Amino acid sequence: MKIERLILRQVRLPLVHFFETSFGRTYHRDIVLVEACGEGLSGWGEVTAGENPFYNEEWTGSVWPIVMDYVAPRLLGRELASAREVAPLTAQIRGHLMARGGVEAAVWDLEARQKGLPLWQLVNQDLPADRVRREIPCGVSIGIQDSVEQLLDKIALELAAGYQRIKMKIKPGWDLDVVRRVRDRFPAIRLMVDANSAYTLADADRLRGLDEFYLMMIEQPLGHDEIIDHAALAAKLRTPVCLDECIRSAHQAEQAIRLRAAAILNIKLGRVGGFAEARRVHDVAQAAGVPVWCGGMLESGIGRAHNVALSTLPNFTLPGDVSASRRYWRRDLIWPAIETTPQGTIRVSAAPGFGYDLDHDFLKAVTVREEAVT
Ligand code: OSB
Ligand code: MG
Repeated sequence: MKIERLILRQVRLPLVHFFETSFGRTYHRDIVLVEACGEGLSGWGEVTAGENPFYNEEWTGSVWPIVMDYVAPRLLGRELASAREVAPLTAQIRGHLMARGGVEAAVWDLEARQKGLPLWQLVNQDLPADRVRREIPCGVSIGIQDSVEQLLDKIALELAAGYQRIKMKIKPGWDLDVVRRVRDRFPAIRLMVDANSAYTLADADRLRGLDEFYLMMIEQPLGHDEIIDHAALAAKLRTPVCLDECIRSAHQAEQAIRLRAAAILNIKLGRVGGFAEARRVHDVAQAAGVPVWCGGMLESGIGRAHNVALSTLPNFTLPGDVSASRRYWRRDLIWPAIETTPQGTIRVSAAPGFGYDLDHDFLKAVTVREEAVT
């Protein structure tokens, strides 16, 4: 497999509803898409960096130069035995895992298309077919709202749509009182919270207050690189701790598990640099008996479809933040849009690659920047 050409496109897509986390509110997404071309076929990837360097250090503006100046020259024209070779070829680049992961995912998609396989089959190719999930359990991530009433209404709507668990964002000032009202209204649902690093170990007593709400887990309460503090916090809580931002590699996953900093892991393709490392994180967790689920970064249909493929691996036993296109987009970049069943699941597509068609007209209409390199 040879990558003959890489095309970067930046698209601007308005969100159906703003999304607010402890680090800020977003009304639209500025997403960089990667098209990897070789032997007459194209593979597609999505870079999951946000509009600002607030979730991690990457943002839409850092992605373009990293891919053009550092990733592309290391890949173009090279003969690759498989997409697994992409990550080692870009390993000299420190950080920028989302930029590198977006390109890596495009090459996985290209490899799947060249082999005529759905991407989820390529991702699982070394595993017994009867262990491969063809229908993934789905949850939703609900941002901070303008009022608790609005949050309760949104939760009711998502439950009616069938979603299997609700994740709500918290931050200081939008935490215990809000979770209490959600629990009062929905005593039996599978509920979890995500703080996106909004607390410190000094808040341990406050966070212990969440224990009475029998949450499935608390996601990333402390600093983005604070595995040791998470271990100290986890020892004080009954609520299981799940790590998101802290885990950028299988090695860090192994360390976090060894220190008991996390009982559950969120795996995001971009955050760990692509499918190969995501698989290693999955395997490390599975070997330790730690369940994983697939996180989301408000992806367009392309990244969303990649998340569906990843979620078919056997240790993705918990509902992820992989939900229907319509929750985010009036019109998606892919056709058909990704939909959930009334049971709150997504069925994998049997089509080659990531499994959906691109809506090329719409893609053209929302593209604000485009550049090809050979
Ligand atoms: O922490 O999981 C997160 C969105 C942007 C940045 C970080 C996170 C999120 C989400 C949204 O929770 C998940 C989704 O795509 O539905
Ligand atoms: Mg998170």
